[in-house]
Amino acid sequence: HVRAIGFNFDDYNTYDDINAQLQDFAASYPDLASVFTIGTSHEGRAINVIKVGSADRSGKPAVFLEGMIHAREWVVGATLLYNIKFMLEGYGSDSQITTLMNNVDFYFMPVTNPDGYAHTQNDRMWRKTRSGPHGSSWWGGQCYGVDPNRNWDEHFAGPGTSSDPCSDIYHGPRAFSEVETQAVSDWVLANSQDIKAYLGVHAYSQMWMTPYGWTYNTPPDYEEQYDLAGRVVSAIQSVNRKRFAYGTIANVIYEAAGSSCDWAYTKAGIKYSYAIELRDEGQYGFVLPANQIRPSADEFFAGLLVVAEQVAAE
Ligand code: ING
Ligand code: ZN
Repeated sequence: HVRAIGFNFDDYNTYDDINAQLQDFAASYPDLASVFTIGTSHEGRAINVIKVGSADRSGKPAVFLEGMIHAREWVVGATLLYNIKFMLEGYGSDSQITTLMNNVDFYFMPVTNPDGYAHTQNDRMWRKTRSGPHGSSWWGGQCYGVDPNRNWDEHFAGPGTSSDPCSDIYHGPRAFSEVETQAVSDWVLANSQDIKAYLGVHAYSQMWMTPYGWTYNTPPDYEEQYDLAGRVVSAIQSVNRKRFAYGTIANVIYEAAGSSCDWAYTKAGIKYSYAIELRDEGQYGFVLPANQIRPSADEFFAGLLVVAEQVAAE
């Protein structure tokens, strides 16, 4: 079973400890899990993905989970690590999980922005990558980092983005200027035949959002996207009575162009692309107490199973 020395699922862990735990999952469940590196961050850290699913079939439909593209959203990584554990421990003991893992592959990328996450050990509210400097501020300091969720090649530099390098929503000098977004988009495009759902996981506000972020208009597949989101949020609510708002990104939270969600839908052709905001509703915000990791993981897992059932049925 799963037993990395020093890894506590009910606490926040360092980037190195998360990677060690991913390797431990693969070592403990060689028939169900494998870890691979899809790219290298600006500062040289590996961007790792763990593939979870029964290995005796290929060409299965897949769900891709992008976590912690924003550095300070710590509950996202912790929630995804727990969800990997639930999948692996459920295989062979829970019939729904077993059937799903026989028919669907899950690609978990718990830390998309490892440099930013490492930086939050000293600067807890950091959001962006660590590239740059891209310019200097009014007080003369250098400004680092690009918002990796405004850096995708889909309505790049459009509404809800900033050209100010010091802004937290700085879109960057050009689309895919960041090695992290370039690596993820390359990998997703190379596997877009299989990927049937793209879940970009953030915190906080408790939302399950569909495209688009760049416009208030709804996309061509909105009816199906909205219907699945509605079933997801009722499954989530049944776990811990937490309500998640749903609808388009622009309508539910705010306009935001150049996001992975809009890109995955429009450019990679993944119909079930969602942007999710986990707990809470603002009481603790990004600094969510560790005792809420487990309930967050439980409710997110209920939602993930609904998405996986839909993908398996299509
Ligand atoms: N929220 C997201 C952000 O990037 C979002 C909301 C998600 C916008 C997906 C566009 C697409 O601003 C947080 N908390 O980061
Ligand atoms: Zn975010």
